[in-house]
Amino acid sequence: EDGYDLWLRYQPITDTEALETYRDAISGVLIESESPTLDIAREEISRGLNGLLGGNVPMLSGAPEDGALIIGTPQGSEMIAELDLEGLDQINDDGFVIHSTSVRGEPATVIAANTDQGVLYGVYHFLRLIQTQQPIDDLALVQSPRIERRVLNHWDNLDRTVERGYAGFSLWEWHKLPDYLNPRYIDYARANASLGINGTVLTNVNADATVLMPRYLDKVKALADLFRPYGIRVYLTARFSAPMEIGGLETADPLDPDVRAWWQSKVDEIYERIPDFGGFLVKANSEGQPGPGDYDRSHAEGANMLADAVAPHDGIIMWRAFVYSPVADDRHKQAYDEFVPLDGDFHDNVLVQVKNGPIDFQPREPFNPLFGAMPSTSLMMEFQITKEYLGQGTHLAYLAPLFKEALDADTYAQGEGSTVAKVIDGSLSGDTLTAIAGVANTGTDRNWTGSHFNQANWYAYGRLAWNHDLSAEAIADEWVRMTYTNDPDFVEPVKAMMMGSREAVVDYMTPLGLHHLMGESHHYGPAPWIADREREDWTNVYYHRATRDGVGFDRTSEGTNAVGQYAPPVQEMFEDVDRTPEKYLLWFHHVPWDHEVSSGRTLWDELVYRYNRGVEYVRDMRDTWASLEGMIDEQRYRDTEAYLEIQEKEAIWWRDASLSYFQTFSGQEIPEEYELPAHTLEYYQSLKFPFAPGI
Ligand code: BDP
Repeated sequence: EDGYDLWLRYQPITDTEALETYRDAISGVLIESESPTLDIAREEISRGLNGLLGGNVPMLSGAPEDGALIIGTPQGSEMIAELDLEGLDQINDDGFVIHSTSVRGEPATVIAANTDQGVLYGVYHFLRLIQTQQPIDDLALVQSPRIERRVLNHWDNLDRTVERGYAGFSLWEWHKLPDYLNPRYIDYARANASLGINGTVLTNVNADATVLMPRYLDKVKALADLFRPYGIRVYLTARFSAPMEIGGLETADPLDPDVRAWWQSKVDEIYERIPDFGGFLVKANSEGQPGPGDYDRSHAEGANMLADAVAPHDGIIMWRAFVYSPVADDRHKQAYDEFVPLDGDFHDNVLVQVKNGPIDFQPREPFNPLFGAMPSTSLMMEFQITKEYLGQGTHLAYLAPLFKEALDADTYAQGEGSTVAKVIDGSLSGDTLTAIAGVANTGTDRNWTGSHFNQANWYAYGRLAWNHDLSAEAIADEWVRMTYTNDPDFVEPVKAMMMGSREAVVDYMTPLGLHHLMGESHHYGPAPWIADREREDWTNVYYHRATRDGVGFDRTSEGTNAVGQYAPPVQEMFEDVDRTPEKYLLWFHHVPWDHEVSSGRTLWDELVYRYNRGVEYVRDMRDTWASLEGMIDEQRYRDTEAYLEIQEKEAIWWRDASLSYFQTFSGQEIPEEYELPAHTLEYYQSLKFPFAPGI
């Protein structure tokens, strides 16, 4: 057990009673027609059931028998067509229904959809029910995803390094493609399809135009052909200056007719190879990337030029809003200031891709004020699954609570209940083009994601992309059962440990709304002292603003007025130090060290308390894990045991370095009930990590 099988382990059910019940309920599988996608469904259901039920589950043909599992679409199966199943008219192309019913007089279970793709999703869902030991004798399930494009963003470079990747090298073996197809590509596709992920952007947002050259497009085509029957479309990142770099033009001005013609023919070239190519993801005029701003053109003019090129092929453009120019007084405000005036200017096949928070994937951020502020533009969400700022490869931090916090945040854009989720699923403004992206955490590590628990974040992202109403806890429950065991003595403590794990990271890294205190460039470890860089917003002192008087960033109307970007009820809450939720206190306010917080402690004492609480949580996780020894396989047990030990050391390091540093401003002691830092501030400041991964 090395983790390679992810949540698709299909180990035999050990509870004999449950096993008998499932065996009785499923006597065989009947799939009447064939297609590349249905063949995958057939293979997966047979692999899954044979594994779980520990034996031969026959593939049936002809008449149904008692206990048949009948799978297909009304178009492909007469038996299913006859049933006139409830719910089929309510679901979209990716949806499915699962009914316990009777077919030609025999009790049967039916997994049906309007498309083969929906059937495949239904099959994975049915397997999940058994994997998590749910009853299957009285099913009446009707499901459709709420968001149309559920995409992974790979920050993978063509040399196979992965920006912010902590799980080895890129999965894409560019040098061997298109001739050699690593079998791992199939398992990648299976994992994604099992969650409903239906798109993959193969290349880094910091893009290289080389991937658009014919030789590389042949490689991309090979992957696209492989992923297609799993319902996964391929997308690429477009480097805005590609017409100059590989096209020999002198400009990349989006209004220049030669530039437009170049993109049009490049796009045609792609679609000739990949008729269902998804489109482009673009990072423009951000962190040194080229873009329309280089020619005094707006983001809309840049995006629309590409959108027009892909439109005849039904392609889309995902244009990122992650911009922050060095001249702005507050990085928090930058994306909003640049993008809101463009609301309504983007063509219909453009989505603006917005990070969950206004800065950059911090352990905690308030929701990005762009959500709700561009009612005439399709906005999509960008989450980071890879944990650049949350302990990277090793720390156990379950991200579903972070994702949920962002999705459930109320923008009040159209009154109470205007959640971020409703902005991105289109229900708030009636958008028809909807999407969500997660920056992937996958790589060549045998367990795919660097640590076993990082798999849970890929899983959680996919499940929420399908249905953002699922709770973080329900998703953790599924994942633990599928990945480890259904034994409640394991499931319950592990779930509990996961549920508080992200909050623990917040506590030991960035409590009370602090943010962006990580080591320079690599973002590994604490470095709140970083100052004097070429850009102020690339320093850390810019974000915490600690002085003898207090700490925190005044973003109220007295400060940078970033609060003014939120709808009035939210704005009023963040404006008022007493009404601002404490988790965002120092995000929006510069607060005196002796300010009393809700616990009755002073700000300084509360910081000390929270940094310690984070460390204690990690210690508790270690204890919990130790108590579970022997309940799962040795190898995965040991891996996590060792990683938790690393996490404890690093949590202590974060706490001690941060408190030693902030103490130079607060001038106050660490109350005596707490551990004191093991080293001096100078020691922490002297640590260097030139080979930290992921840059
Ligand atoms: C930051 C990362 C950087 C990315 C950038 C982005 O540090 O590696 O290129 O975001 O999203 O989080 O473009």
